[in-house]
Amino acid sequence: MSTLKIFEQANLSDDHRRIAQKVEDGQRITFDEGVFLYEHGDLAFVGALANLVRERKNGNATYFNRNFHIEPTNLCVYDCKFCSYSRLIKQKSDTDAWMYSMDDMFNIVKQYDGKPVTEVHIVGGVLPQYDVPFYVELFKKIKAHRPELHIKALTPVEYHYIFKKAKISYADGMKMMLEAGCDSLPGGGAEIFHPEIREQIAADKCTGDQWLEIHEIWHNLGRKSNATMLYGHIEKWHHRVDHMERLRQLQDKTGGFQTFIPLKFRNQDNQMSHIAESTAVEDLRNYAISRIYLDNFDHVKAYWPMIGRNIAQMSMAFGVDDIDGTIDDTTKIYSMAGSEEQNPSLTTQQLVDMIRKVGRQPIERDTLYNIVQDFTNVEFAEDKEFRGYFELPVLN
Ligand code: V47
Ligand code: SF4
Repeated sequence: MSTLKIFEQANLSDDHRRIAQKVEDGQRITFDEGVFLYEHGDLAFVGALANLVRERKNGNATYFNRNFHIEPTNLCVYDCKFCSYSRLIKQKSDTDAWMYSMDDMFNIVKQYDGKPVTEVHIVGGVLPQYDVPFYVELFKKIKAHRPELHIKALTPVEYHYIFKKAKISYADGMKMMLEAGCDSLPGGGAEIFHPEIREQIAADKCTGDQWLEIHEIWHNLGRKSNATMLYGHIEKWHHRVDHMERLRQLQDKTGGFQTFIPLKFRNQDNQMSHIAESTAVEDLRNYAISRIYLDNFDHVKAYWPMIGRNIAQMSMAFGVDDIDGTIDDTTKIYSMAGSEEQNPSLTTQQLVDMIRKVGRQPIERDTLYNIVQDFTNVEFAEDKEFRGYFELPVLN
């Protein structure tokens, strides 16, 4: 039965029916319809529509990659209210604080020699020591050592800061990064673009417009990037839709975004700890509405270290077609913010297992979504059983 046929039998308003018809017909929904979905779209309704879009774009595939993270430092000149991970420079002696040297970072890369990782994800705090010459040298060193390793590095928050310090334009700076070996940009630093919210939670760092400008320049250099949205704190529904609307408009212009990654606000040990975290139902609704709204994005990702494995599994029925990578215990951003995943690391077999158990096809991708290996029928030598995940009932 088609999604619309199911809705015909339900007691839906005319507004719900109009939106369902649009999605079924592959038409774009408006800003007001996006807000309407947040206000009046229950989980079953938005989920069914999001799944339609997801399967139209990506069939039954769920993508993952084999990657590791380098977080150069958690010292930061900024003081974002939601950040549990950063330490201000005055807390440099704090036992939780770290600062990697060029050699430290290069040694992390070398630890993966001979291992089948395809991507290194580099993002951390913002410090004057980590400047344009530092990152140029780091990217060149990594590329000289392992040319095929995809470098996904730094956000407009870092780029804005280091280019300003070096007195170079965004355009010149991004060209230097490309020439040094940066392959793509991760989606971080986006938070909520709308100044009403951004000024309260991330006052001093790059603005929403500057974030978008740097991505646009990068896309115009022929390169790809991701986009995130930090949700579930003080923003209202219309701020979320505004955030996605700005992304949708830029994507219409450049086509350079690959993946949208909603990031659930986690409230441990930060200046917004008094704010309750969003519920699992809200998290799934948010994945679904973003899948419906961002009709020109190919992929929506559930970042499992942050959302947890169980919700990541459920999200695959609510618009998500990507669950990020193995990560290998190389990120602290979420464990310090209260995520269930204290040492985020999954083997390839565990990731494949998570995806299979909810009836999707596990596909290993590289950063640019080229297929590395289709794991649909791959048998693992050792059959390890992982408990605690959701499994589909076996239907005879
Ligand atoms: O920009 C910080 C977020 C982001 C908290 O592109 C928090 O593939 C929730 O962008 N609660 C950095 N979120 C991480 C990021 C990312 C992660 C995975 C994959 C990709 C990708 C990008 O983490 C920051 C900020 O929005 N963040 N603190 C917190 N307490
Ligand atoms: Fe610094 Fe990023 Fe944390 Fe903001 S979110 S304080 S820019 S590390």
